Amino acid sequence: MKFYITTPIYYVNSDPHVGSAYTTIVADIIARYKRMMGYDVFFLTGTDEHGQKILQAASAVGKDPQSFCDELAGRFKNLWNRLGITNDGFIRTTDEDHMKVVQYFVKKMLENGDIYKGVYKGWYCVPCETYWNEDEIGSDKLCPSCGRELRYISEENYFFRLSKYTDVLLEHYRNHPEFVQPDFRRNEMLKILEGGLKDLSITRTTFKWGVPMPDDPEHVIYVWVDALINYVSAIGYPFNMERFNRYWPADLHLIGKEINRFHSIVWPAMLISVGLPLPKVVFAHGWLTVDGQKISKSLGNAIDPTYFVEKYGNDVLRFYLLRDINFGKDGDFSEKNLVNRLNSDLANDYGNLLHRTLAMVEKHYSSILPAPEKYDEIDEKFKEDVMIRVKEYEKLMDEYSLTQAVEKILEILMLSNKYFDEKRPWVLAKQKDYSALSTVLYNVCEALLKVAIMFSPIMPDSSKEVLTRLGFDSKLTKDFLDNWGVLKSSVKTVHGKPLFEKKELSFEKKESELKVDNLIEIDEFKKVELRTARVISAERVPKSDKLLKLILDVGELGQRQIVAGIAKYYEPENLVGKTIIIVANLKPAKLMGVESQGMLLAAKDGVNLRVLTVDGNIAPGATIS
Ligand code: ME8
Repeated sequence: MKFYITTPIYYVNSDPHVGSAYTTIVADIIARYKRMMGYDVFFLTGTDEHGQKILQAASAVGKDPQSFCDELAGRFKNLWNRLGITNDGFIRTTDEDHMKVVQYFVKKMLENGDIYKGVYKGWYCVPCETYWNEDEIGSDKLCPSCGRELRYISEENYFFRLSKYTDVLLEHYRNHPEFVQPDFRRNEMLKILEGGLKDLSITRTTFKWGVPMPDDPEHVIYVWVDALINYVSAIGYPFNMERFNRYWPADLHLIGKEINRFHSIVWPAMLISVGLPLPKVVFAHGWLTVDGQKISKSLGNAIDPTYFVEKYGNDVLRFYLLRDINFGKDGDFSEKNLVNRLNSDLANDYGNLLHRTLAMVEKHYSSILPAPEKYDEIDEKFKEDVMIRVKEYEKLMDEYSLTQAVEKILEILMLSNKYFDEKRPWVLAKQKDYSALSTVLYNVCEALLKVAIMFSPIMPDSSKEVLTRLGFDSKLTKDFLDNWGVLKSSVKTVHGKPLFEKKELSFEKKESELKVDNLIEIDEFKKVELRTARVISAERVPKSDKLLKLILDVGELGQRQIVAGIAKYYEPENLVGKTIIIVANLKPAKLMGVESQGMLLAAKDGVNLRVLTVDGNIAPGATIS
């Protein structure tokens, strides 16, 4: 089973940014997933280096185009390295081998009678390297795609008889509904096809930076024709047919929506013209904005992805892109959302669960994973619920519903946290019910193993770390996902540091941006007397599974007794000695018959609850302002 996946080859007129990184990262996630599922994967990316736009960019900085391209292609390669991209090939359209293939391909189209000479009169957008028909543009003569000014050109060109392929393409779309995805992008292409195709000018004579037309070197081949051919030249067409046949047709051309027409109409027509099979799927994903704005150099938000990698790590960036931008649709990239996802999904739901589970394996089993001893209904149900999600994840990954696949992993984490809290292993330990304790700990570890495997294409580094901590070092395969009970009891586990560090991001907000009806005066806040307090003792309130009774040292205010609803999140003895924060001037109240003389402060996010403590040493009873 083979799987050939490609990204667009990126223009080298400027540095890579979050947009180009997005497609490459997503392609890498799919490539890694397919490898894990047992496919012979070829993952191709590269750079698009010919055409008027690149020529202009090079001359703007006073460089000859080839050395300009060499420098920029190097920067793309470095970035992909930094991002842990596992591409098998990197094609540059200025590679001599590629240029030969372009000439071979175009010659074949000529021989098949699909290319003729004529005069092109019409509009051209240099930034998009795209020809536009009169009926596609308005009276303002601006590019329908990027909004910039079009150039009128009139020159003798070679033309590709694209019009001839309207019906055969329509037929292909009908027979292969999966050919263009998502569906709404397929419909856009169908509309264009149903309107009938026009022939396409495929050479230029006003500059030389491109592949010369065979036998007519005054003409250079249109940069899009040159570029699209990369998908076959990179895997050996036509000079290494053994390698070519091993991977062609491509299983997935992953692209952005703005270049769908080239990939879903022009490219298939070119392939039919030379007699090659068509790619199986063209997936045109949506566009990212950054903090709500289009990514552009002039707006200063064409951010170097390295910034995020250095600040948060590769895994977090990859996870965020898949989790928060609904794959296929347009989406907004924001550092604030990235930090929120890191703190809640990764640090809390994933990291904490791993931490508290392995801490208990360490404490009660000297870090040796116990074998599960007895299953009750809750244990069985948990196992089933996890395995249902594993199956759903595979199906969703296979159909490129990547964001929904990530949601399945997060559901397993949610279920595991719930199972852990419900089973209360700390109580089982106290009761010395080791047969039940071993089962909970084993099951949560096995669920965490599944999570780490499912996350491994998305977050390879942290997955590797989790697998190591769970004492698992086999090469990942589908079998380990599909079967329960993969972890060997008796392996040595490692408790380790927190898996993900929480981050904070300070956001300065103008008062006008705050929700005005929420604002209070400082005097109102001052009415609340906050104090530090040291926990002297803690115990469960009898007959309640929610409440703990704490005896606190509040310095000059003496001792206080507080009842707090935190029993599901803390073992009482773990609170003793902590300096926490309480509201000291709250009217006393009775909870389950026990008097509470104040309340403690805690943070809650829907899944977890943590008591607020102070940073460093401070006396009990200290005031807080
Ligand atoms: O079009 N959001 O190259 P290019 C999401 N050389 N994806 C984005 C993006 C954004 N804001 N900005 C860029 C070309 N991309 C041609 C391709 S292929 C034979 C030739 C991604 O450098 C997205 O994949 O303009 C988009 O299609 C691609 O970068 C465009 O890269």
